[in-house]
Amino acid sequence: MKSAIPPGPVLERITRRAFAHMIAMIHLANERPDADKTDPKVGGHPAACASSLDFLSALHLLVRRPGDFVCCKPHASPDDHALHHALGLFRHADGRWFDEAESEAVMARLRSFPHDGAPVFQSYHAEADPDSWRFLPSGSVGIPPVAAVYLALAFRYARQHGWDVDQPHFWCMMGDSEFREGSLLEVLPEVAERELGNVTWIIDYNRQNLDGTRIPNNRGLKGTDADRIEGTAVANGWEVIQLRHGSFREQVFARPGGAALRQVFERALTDYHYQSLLWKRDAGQMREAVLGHDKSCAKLLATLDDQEIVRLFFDVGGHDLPAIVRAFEQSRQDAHRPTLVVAHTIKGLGLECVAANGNHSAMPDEDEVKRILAAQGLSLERPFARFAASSPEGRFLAARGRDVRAGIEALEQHRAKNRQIVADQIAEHGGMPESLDINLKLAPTTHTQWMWGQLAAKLVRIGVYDELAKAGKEAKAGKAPTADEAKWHPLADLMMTMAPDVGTSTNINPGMDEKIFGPKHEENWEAKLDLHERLRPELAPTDEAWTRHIRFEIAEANCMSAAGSFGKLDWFAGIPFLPLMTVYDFFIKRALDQLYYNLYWNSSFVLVGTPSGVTLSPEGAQHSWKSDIQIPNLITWEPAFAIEMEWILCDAIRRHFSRDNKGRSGVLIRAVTRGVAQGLLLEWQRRQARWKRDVPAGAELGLTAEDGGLRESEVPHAPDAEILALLREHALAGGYRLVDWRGYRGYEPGENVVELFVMGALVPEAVRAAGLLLDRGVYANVTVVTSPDLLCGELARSNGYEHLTRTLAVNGRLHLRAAGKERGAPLGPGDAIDLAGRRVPIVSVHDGEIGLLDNLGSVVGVPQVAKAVVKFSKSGTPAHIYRYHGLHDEGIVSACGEALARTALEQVQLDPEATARLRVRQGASAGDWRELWPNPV
Ligand SMILES: Cc1ncc(C[n+]2csc(CCOP(=O)(O)OP(=O)(O)O)c2C)c(N)n1
Repeated sequence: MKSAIPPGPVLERITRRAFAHMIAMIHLANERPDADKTDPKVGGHPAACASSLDFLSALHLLVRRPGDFVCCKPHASPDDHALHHALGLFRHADGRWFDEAESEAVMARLRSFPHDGAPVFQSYHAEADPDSWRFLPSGSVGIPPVAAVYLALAFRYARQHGWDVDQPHFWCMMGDSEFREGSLLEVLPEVAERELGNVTWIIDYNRQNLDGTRIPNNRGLKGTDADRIEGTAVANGWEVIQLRHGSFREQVFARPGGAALRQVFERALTDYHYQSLLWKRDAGQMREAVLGHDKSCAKLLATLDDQEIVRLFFDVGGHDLPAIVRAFEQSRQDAHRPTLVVAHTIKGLGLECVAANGNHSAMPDEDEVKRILAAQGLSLERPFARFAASSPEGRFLAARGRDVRAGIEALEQHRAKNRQIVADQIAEHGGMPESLDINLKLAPTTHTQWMWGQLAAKLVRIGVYDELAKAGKEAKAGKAPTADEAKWHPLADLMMTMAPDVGTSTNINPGMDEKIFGPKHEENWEAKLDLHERLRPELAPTDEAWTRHIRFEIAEANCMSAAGSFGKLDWFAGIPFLPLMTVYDFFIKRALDQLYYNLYWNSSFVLVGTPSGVTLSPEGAQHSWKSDIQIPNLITWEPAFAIEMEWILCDAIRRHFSRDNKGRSGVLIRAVTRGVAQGLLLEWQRRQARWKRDVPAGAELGLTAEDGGLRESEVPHAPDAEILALLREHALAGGYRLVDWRGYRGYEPGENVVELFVMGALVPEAVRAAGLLLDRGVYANVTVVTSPDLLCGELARSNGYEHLTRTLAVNGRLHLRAAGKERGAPLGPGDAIDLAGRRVPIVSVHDGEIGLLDNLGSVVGVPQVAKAVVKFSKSGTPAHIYRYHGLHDEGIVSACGEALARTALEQVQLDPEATARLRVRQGASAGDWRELWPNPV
């Protein structure tokens, strides 16, 4: 697409009109008739918008191509909307473009609620905005520019792996205070190392932030912050362009003595001093400041009148349209090196609050707004009128708008085409596969992290076999995929692993070996020198099509952003990448803001948090807290047995590729490195009455000959395949019953039954506790929770906790019994005097934050005792550590005792009339449960 005209008065006039629209937009947002006196202030950031407007105008009106991505400091979003309004780039959700009246109407709905689905703008850029095309959401500063970097990488990866994608440029604008965010500094070296030349960062260097004028320490920094920024970026491999001066300044600098004057502006004046002079706007003080640094400038200054002196001070490069356009075009030249543009600007330019210390959210009053509109021939009656179609501005905007809209529509068609290609490939390979068939026979005792490694290795092998074989690397390619495995091929081709320097320790070596994606920037020295190590991956990067792993330094936040950006490629280009990121679970919290961002913009990705929890025991002193968080659109899983890991991962993959993951597109799977005897799973299933066959009517089961039931081991059970099929269904619905005494002799809900819920690595403890309880006559059913979200969290609430209460049949039924009466004896009216009411209590136990499972009791309506990690941990064996936290078998037994004892003291409250008739003494203390279950652990 061509830049239709060079920057000039037309561009300038469009920008000034956009300025008026931006101001009116913020003003109207603050003047809503439906606002209540007690409502929080609406606000907006006119001054911050003013400092960015000129370079955003250059970007939108000239430089940006339709496929280019933009992200912007959040509070400048009204600038983008105003420019998009000028260009006619608003759309309905169904893709129709707004007509002029609709476009004007929505401009009055910044920060407004979408009543009846009316289009609105969120406070900051959001996917729901009518102009969100290839715009990254913003709100939390410091994150979108990083997400953009990894989108650039995702596009590069797609291209190198043979996908047909466009080649966008990534324009990221941020504030100068924002640039102090660690996330931006953390990603800086990577952009250059990954040679992402299509990334341009623009710093709105207005020397102010929310609290006021920034006062960087020139003495300490040995220069201004702009110098520091440049030095930092250059040291990290970036090109830097300082947009310091406008054309007027450059003209003055070109005169005799101008070089010395330039030095004063560039090297002598501190930001604080310069900013104060802008605020003061006093030519005399300005002259004095310059001469205070260099008297030789006197002659040149004497040639300028006071107005010109003020103009000289205000003439920064970030407001000079031709200079901006040149800088942006230049930043696009080098295909391998990213560019950082420091745009020197003035906050509040064009407003009365210009350069004032406290202008960050200062609002122009109505008179000022009216004056600004009037300068454009507009008024508050119709503030958002556009240029007449016949005017030079109208003609330019119409042509540019048409080009951009056509470009967008073409890219959308391209996206649809890519999606169709993927769908066809999946269909050609036999549809969505269900299982990866990992052979567990050779691993009778293993852990979930091992299983993750098996699954990842298999997926990678299936994905890259063809590419490696084609390149003559059969030895590396491994076994050719079987016919069943080949079904996975189109899916495996779209998956990649990534890890912040924990790939080898989270079991994904095979997926890394010679498969690190990145520019091949030097000889593979280890190969050249014939250096190999058994079972260690070869790590030299290359951008060949068989690469599958994105390697990171210890930079969890970067990796998390990358997972989000790769997982967004379906949305942007129709290529449904599914990133699989491994991370030590404890360090997910390092990247929580990035995780939140990924979930907010509906990215689709899998995080494997491993190893996790205090189960890390020997390592667990400081690493003792799971990153338990509940954010919308995140589903958390915790498999206990290896096969659950396979079920969960395969289901997540299926949901991703069939886009059946609404509200759960972020998937966090927790794993551990503690082995579990895998036989436990089927052993206890086969004992359940539900799986027993040929049980005579009315017969009850027993474990031993002594307890009088049919000896369960002698009663045949259903085939394992049948058991596993239902188990899989239940596991994927949030949990399954592992130990289930229903149908066993002596099992009496309300008397001796407790529902025990356990998650992950603690399953053996829970099963042992159930055994100990049975010795004491207590029947503890053990339910394994695979996903708290599905069992008792938000995802369960939406269906009325169906899985928990209906499928697993955990209920809050009150079992009434007249004290002293035989079981089954009929109740008479007098029996109410000694009525005891009991429910089946719940005990939950898991290695994690207590809130994950502690609402089970209230969901079901029964008392609950929750055991979880509530203090920092120590190093030790799992047995030591579980005991330390009270999560060991006796701890669980004790919790069950407490729950039962509490339940035993439940009172039945009769209505007053009945009470009077029966002369029951109501309100007497029920007693202390400890008397019923002494010595709690
Ligand atoms: C992570 C984060 N912290 C704080 C804020 C609140 N906030 C919004 S704008 C702003 C100041 C921005 O200053 P600067 O980056 O210099 O941009 P300017 O508005 O001055 O152009 C702050 C603190 C935020 N949005 N995100």
